[in-house]
Amino acid sequence: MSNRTLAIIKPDAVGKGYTGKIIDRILSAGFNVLGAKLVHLSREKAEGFYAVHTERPFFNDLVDFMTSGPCMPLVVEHDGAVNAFRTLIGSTNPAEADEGTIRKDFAESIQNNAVHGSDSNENAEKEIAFFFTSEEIHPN
Ligand code: IDP
Ligand code: MG
Repeated sequence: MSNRTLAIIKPDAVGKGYTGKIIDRILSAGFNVLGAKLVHLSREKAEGFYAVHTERPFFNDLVDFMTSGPCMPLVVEHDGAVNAFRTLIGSTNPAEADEGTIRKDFAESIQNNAVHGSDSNENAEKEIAFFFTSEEIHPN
């Protein structure tokens, strides 16, 4: 079982000044942060990250959103990190997210939903490598 996943604090949440509060939620839930950076994604990079969604009707709007300002990718560690992190963030649509989840408390819409979390161990490793070199990931 992999213990790492990729999180992104998305541009809506960074822009509203929620970065510190969201990192505090992540740490309070028992995750270790092994890597972090603030990046303003190019269109090419955002399209590459969300390539699996190319055919979805919301794809162009999603790329507009993800390139609208800086975001903060994080490498986070926890037992069963992928599932633990997705539980912490809640449903994609904040209107359906459980009480106490990050999306319930910080997201504004199904698109501008404050945080990303990888959906499988395989994708977590790919997404971590998409943003971080090994020198940028620090064992806890
Ligand atoms: P996830 O982030 O919960 O894994 P995905 O289905 O992988 O959700 O979708 C990726 C991202 O695309 C979402 O986090 C959200 O920002 C956006 N998105 C997903 N579904 C919709 C939609 O129906 N309308 C607009 N944006 C959406
Ligand atoms: Mg997803």
